[in-house]
Amino acid sequence: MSQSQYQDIEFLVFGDSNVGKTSLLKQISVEKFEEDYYPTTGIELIIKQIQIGDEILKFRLWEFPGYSNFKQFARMYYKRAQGLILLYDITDYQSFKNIEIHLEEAIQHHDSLLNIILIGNKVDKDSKRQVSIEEAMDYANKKGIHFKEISVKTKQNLNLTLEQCISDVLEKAKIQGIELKKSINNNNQETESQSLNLVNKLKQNLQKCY
Ligand SMILES: Nc1nc2c(ncn2[C@@H]2O[C@H](COP(=O)(O)OP(=O)(O)OP(=O)(O)O)[C@@H](O)[C@H]2O)c(=O)[nH]1
Ligand SMILES: [Mg+2]
Repeated sequence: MSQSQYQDIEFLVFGDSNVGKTSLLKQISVEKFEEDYYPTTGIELIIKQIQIGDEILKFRLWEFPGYSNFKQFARMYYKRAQGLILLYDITDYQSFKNIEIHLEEAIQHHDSLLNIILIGNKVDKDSKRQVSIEEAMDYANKKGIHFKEISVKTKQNLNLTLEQCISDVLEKAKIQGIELKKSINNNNQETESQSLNLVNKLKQNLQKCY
């Protein structure tokens, strides 16, 4: 049995309902996309091994629902993340307007994020677009954050965007002398059940909070 050490990278995904957060997690973890919509009622976590250059990383991606009771508790967990994805739906202007609320929430309670990226999802539905690239880019520039458009459905621009997010965190951590957490795997295989167990444990804790 070989023992490997992985650098841990954690990202949060914030955004309105229906923008594609769960779909993003699913596409990254099991490369599947579902047309049906099932609102997320708890937190979701995926863990994926990702290779960037010579380095193998353990990438964790968290989805937290937007409602406030839940968020107060979730803050304890999301403080350990290094990156934030602010996801909106390019065919839903309100989801773009509400990005401000999600960004405020994040920076108010987590001031050491190394990478924040604004991502417009569903570019495969360009004919129904309500948010122009220019407006989103302007907003991102004003806030000093990155900006990309993707389609979780067709995977357009998805892997590249993800790799850039992770590389950016690695680079900034290096420059700022921040040591990222490392974890050891005994069998080189990250299992779905590990993440599911963690999520179930968190869900039990969260239920106690209501
Ligand atoms: N056309 C298209 N549909 C998408 C895309 N991404 C997600 N969807 C659809 O959008 C709907 C909502 O997706 P979810 O991933 O469940 O959205 P969510 O942000 O997790 O929603 P909540 O859990 O309620 O906060 C589903 O019907 C998905 O199939 C995309 O890139 N293109
Ligand atoms: Mg969801």
